[in-house]
Amino acid sequence: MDGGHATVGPVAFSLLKKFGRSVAHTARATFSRAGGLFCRHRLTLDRLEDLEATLHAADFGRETVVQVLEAVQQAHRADRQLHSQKIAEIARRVLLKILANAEGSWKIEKPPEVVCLVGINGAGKTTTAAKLAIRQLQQGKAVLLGSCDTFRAAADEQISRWGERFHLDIIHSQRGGDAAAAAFDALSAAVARGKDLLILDTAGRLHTKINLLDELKKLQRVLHGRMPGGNFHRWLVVDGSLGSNSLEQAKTFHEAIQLTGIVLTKLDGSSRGGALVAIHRTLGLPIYFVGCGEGPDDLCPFSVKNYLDDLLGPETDICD
Ligand SMILES: Nc1nc2c(ncn2[C@@H]2O[C@H](COP(=O)(O)OP(=O)(O)OP(=O)(O)O)[C@@H](O)[C@H]2O)c(=O)[nH]1
Ligand SMILES: [Mg+2]
Repeated sequence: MDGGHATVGPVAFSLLKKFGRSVAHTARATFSRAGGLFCRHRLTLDRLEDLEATLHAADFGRETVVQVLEAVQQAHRADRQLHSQKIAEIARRVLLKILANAEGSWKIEKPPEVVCLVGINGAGKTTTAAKLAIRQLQQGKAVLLGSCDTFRAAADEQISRWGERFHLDIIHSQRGGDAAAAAFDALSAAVARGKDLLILDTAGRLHTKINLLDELKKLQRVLHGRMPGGNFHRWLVVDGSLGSNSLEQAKTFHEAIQLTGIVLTKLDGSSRGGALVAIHRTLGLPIYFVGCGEGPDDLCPFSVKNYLDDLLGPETDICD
């Protein structure tokens, strides 16, 4: 079993701690801009504007910002001395409702299952493919990596480097070749080798380029044709530092290939992270993992509790 927060054990624990640190960083980057809004201070009307600006800066999306502000204003009418801690609690309640079904829970049921990673250039697809493969191998699964980025010269080399370091089984592709044909070959190999999981790394593509999205559609058709009735997952890898633009990407990719999940990367950087709320709210897609570094262990199952604890929780150190 993988995904969600059900995994236990020391490895999972350290991953969760790491996840916590990443989001705390996000929180610091965003909430500190409003001068420690959720700390010490009592709410005044100008601070309410600060709160609004902070929530916008965190890329939660307009509807969510309005919802949090309305809830805070309502509480403020009842208690003119509304404490920052209380504001955090209110924000938590609103976000918790929005994210109620956001935790992706994934268990391989029909091997070989296929996880196809898609997204714009540089989002973190190849790194996520390798990290996910390593993670699944550690959990005893037979994993094959399919390199379907036939576009970028260094793509195959990049995945080969991961393969050499971590003994990953890889099906390589030809530069300039047909990505759908590469996916077909990889799936055939996964079936022949009795794999539990095939992870497909695809070329980065702008969500505004129709022909590139058509290529992805073709790739999906070919996979379904090769293994009718199989379990195919289509996860969008989203760069957590890109903010509200991520929602537009997610919408277009979803329209093209009906995404089944999200992986949010680079939460360890100065990322804003809140776009995850906007994407989930708009498309209802589960979030399976967050990338919190460039190392092999830096892929953490998404946990709503951790996310909110680190963003708003009482133990947070964002006011220092
Ligand atoms: N800090 C950090 N860096 C990451 C993370 N995920 C990926 N990166 C880095 O982001 C850069 C791009 O990652 P790739 O995995 O090559 O991205 P990609 O989506 O495959 O890129 P293209 O194939 O060019 O579209 C690399 O330098 C990665 O090491 C993450 O979670 N945290
Ligand atoms: Mg790549």
